[in-house]
Amino acid sequence: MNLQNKLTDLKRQALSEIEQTETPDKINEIRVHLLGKKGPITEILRGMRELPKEQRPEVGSFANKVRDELTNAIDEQKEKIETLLTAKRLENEAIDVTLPGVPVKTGTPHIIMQVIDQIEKLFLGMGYQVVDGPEVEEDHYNFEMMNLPKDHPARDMQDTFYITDQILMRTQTSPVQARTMEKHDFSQGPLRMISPGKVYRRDTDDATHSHQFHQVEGLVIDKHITMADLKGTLAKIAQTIFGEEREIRLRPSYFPFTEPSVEVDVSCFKCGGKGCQVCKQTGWIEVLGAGMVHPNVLKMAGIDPEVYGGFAFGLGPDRFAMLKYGVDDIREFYLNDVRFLEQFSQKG
Ligand code: 2NL
Repeated sequence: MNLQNKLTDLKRQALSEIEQTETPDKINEIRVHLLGKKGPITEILRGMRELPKEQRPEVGSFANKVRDELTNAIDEQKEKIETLLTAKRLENEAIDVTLPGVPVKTGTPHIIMQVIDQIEKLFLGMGYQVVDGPEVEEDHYNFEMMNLPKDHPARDMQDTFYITDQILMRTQTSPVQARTMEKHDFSQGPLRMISPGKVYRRDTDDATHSHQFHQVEGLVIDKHITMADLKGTLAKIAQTIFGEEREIRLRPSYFPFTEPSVEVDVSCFKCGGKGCQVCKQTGWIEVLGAGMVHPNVLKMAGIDPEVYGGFAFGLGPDRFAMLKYGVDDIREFYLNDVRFLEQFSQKG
């Protein structure tokens, strides 16, 4: 058999072998075996030495053609195998996006936070800032600046968690307001702020007392602030939490940091004012305390009470939530029993 026939034979055999190959390893093996230094093509080319000189170019070019054809066939088969493997892998790894998912159990804001959020939204809408501050406070900001002198009964060890004789757990959020008043630059405009947050009292926990609860205080300081501004603002709070139809009434009261001071009642959201269990037949429910900022408080913050005045109020989101949702034990808010908390899910 001449070399051309040998090459043609080899080609036919090799092509059929290549075509039947199914793995990348096997195709690499064929490549090395067929086209390598010890392979049949190299061997046939070596046999050209036996040929007469004039036949060599023709056989040589034929051999090169066969080698190129086989190289192409190997490359093509390799690509075919890889495409097939990729397709198979994609099929195996396919995700059915129409399958129902595993539901994720999400929580909901705590009911106290829901009340605070509502109040924040209302006051942000009226141009107030919402300000945070430390829960571990200095006696100076918590009491002194709020016009509670050293011998005042509210400063008693009995009622306050003292850390040292100067450091304590804040009993109100007013120290945040004291710090803000002190820093405020009135040439830039009035001060309008609320300070929501946790407060602490040295109480024994029971249905109506918790050693830690919440407060939102509000403060406006400007020229020409009157009690009418205060009353309108308080009515807005009452209506936001207890319903658009609510009215408020003010009764005289006493706080060291305001003068005059008032206690604020809201018309009963249960009976509308006719008298029922919730309002104890009075038609009114006490919901917060407020007043005009005491001149001493302004002075201590470096504000001239002859030029500036303001109003302030303090309310308890815990009490608001208890009233609004008929919760009769404040401790429910802090036990974190999911069965209690999820009754106030916002998801509906
Ligand atoms: C209440 C009463 C109140 C304030 C808090 C306050 C703050 C500054 C100046 C003056 Cl910086 N007053 N806060 C005023 C009146 C009442 O809280 O019954 N809270 C539960």
